[in-house]
Amino acid sequence: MSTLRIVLGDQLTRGLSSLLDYEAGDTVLMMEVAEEASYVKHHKQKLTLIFSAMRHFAAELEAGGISVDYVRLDDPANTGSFTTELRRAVVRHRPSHIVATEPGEWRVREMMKGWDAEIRDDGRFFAAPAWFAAWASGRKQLRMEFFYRDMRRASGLLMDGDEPAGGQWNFDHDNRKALPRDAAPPKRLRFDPDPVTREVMEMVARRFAGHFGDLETFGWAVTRNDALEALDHFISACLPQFGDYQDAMKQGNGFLYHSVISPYLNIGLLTAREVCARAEQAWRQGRAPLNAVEGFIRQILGWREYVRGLYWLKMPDYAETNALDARRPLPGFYWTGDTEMNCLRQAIGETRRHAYAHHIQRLMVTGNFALLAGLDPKAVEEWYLLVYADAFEWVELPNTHGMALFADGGVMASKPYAASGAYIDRMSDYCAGCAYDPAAKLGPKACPFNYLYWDFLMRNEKRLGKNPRMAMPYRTLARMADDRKREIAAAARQFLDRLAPS
Ligand code: FAD
Ligand code: DLZ
Ligand code: SF4
Repeated sequence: MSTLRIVLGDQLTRGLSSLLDYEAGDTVLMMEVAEEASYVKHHKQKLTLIFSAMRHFAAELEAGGISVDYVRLDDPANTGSFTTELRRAVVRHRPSHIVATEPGEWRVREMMKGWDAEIRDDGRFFAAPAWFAAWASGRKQLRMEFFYRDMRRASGLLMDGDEPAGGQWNFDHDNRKALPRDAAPPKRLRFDPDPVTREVMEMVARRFAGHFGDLETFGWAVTRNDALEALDHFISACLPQFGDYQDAMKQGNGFLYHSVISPYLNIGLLTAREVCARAEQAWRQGRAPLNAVEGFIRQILGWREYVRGLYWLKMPDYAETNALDARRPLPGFYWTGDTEMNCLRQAIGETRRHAYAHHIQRLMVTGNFALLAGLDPKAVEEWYLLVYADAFEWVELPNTHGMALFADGGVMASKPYAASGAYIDRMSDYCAGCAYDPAAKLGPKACPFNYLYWDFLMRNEKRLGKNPRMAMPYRTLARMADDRKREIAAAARQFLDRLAPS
């Protein structure tokens, strides 16, 4: 009697449900497979992170006396997919039982239906999909804020008895400040590639040369110990300012006071519970203010759990909607950053260099442009899924399809996150270095976000005009002279027609 225990590349956690009852004689199966590496052309740093972290995790398991059968990508016998590799492993080990933990993506769950395996819940999340489904049942609207309050109550995080710590659930009115000119955000920890990572980098450079992104700048943690060091650094050096400057953007510093731990959470090097507990402890010990700690915990206990719940509740139909009938192909500059629009150039350039951009760059720069320009959701989603080191469909899809593109028609967000150049100018220093002027509404110097914004409202008036949260901009539009509207529409058409598709 022996059990074959499967661990996927985003399941690198010692407490994983498929590992819990490991006994001598069992084998852990880990597989590097071509299908996962190329179903989209993942950023080279994302591939390196996953393969190197998998190899380190396997070595840690073995050092702890656990037997691991590790299939490398460059093994000539590797057949290239989870299902065919599992078949080969069954021949090697003749297990009496196969155990896996539920995967993070619909695509892989469908694949697992063909396996003769016990599929266990993924206990690394606060809310199981069934818990979320029960929460969602009977509700007309699935608003994150109400879900988050129930998660606070259920988890006990930032609670004083039955009351939220500090007497409020949400301290956002204290947050979202513009960054002062003299602010000096701390330098990020960078982890020099060790021999294991260097070997993976060589393999990735060789086999995936055509994939997006720079590889030389790789500095991600690939072990739990290093990920814990990155977390420590965030808690002590950045968390106190996290809330205040959460929405700020600065040229030359994409990290600001963000934690930059999403890849570690998503592949399992850190757990959501320990990260939230560490943040709460920092507040209780007087090392970080409540507005920062509440804001940070809300991102993980609230948003992260909420998008996962929504994903499993709504898939597979969720991915197929296109509520704003957006059809334009992705412009080529999403791959190169080669555009006169400085905010986009910076956000895409950092994405190439670091496989990272923070939330407001993703939502209000690249996402806002995609929304206003009416880019095809499928093309935009593929872009987000492959360019970020933290991108897995369960978290990428609701954020892109729902939050950024409003392609779900309002399941996730009560209104589209559409903004003109004034927002980007207020929250960043990008406009000072731009060929365009954020104050100009029309003419050759006009910031394209300005006319694209009004053109978006005009194009979508039938779909959005009755949304009470859009009442103010639509009132302004109603007061606009018809000539002005025609000029805006013409400027938008001219700009959009010039975009070269990828
Ligand atoms: P911080 O700002 O320090 O936040 C702390 C943690 O909160 C993050 O590490 C993350 O785990 C969690 N978090 C914050 N916001 C969100 C959110 N909206 N949804 C889920 N978790 C959140 N996040 C991913 O992990 N993977 C993705 O593929 C992804 N795609 C996105 C696509 C778009 C269009 C948008 C608008 C957002 C996306 N996000 C995604 C959410 C968010 O942008 C990233 O989690 C965040 O930028 C990661 O950086 P950080 O670790 O420094 O986060
Ligand atoms: C993203 C990814 C990549 C690139 N490669 C592998 C791999 O070779 N082996 C593996 O086990 N997992 C990999 N992953 C992560 C899987 O795609 C991940 O488990 C699913 O995206 C989530 O269901
Ligand atoms: Fe972006 Fe417009 Fe500012 Fe240029 S002027 S950086 S395009 S918001």
